[in-house]
Amino acid sequence: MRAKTVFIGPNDSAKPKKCEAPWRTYRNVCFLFSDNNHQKFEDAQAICYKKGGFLASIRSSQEQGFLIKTIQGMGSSLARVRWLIGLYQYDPTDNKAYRWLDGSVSSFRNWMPTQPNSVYERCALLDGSNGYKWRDEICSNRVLFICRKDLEKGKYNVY
Ligand SMILES: [Ca+2]
Repeated sequence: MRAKTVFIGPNDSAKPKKCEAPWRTYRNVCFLFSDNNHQKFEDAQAICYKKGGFLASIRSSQEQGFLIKTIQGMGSSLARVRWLIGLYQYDPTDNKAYRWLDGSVSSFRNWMPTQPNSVYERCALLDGSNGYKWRDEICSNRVLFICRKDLEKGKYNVY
């Protein structure tokens, strides 16, 4: 049998779409929280990639707000911890040289006023004990992490 090509029209895209559990849905994006699984940067990224995504980019204050709200809903044990995201200092000599692992060109940043503050700390954490603002951190620390993938395969939105 020949493979059928299915065209998705306006009617189909009007249907509500959700990410499969335990991914959380925000607009056309799926986020996954590692719950109690602490990993260092490389291993966390490998896990996200295996699941079809990347360590999470956060591309807007709306997305940041969704993540905060979701984390706050997880209960007190997880509300104040640090979560690894997909922002990486690509230049070992330049502490301002960060980019998103998933290729997003979003310039949204939510650093604490004093961060990033070290060229040796080349990973970024969303810090639940500091208003969910971001800090740079050593990549070999094992921490909780957030993955991200697009809800609809093949539709890659860079913004
Ligand atoms: Ca740094």
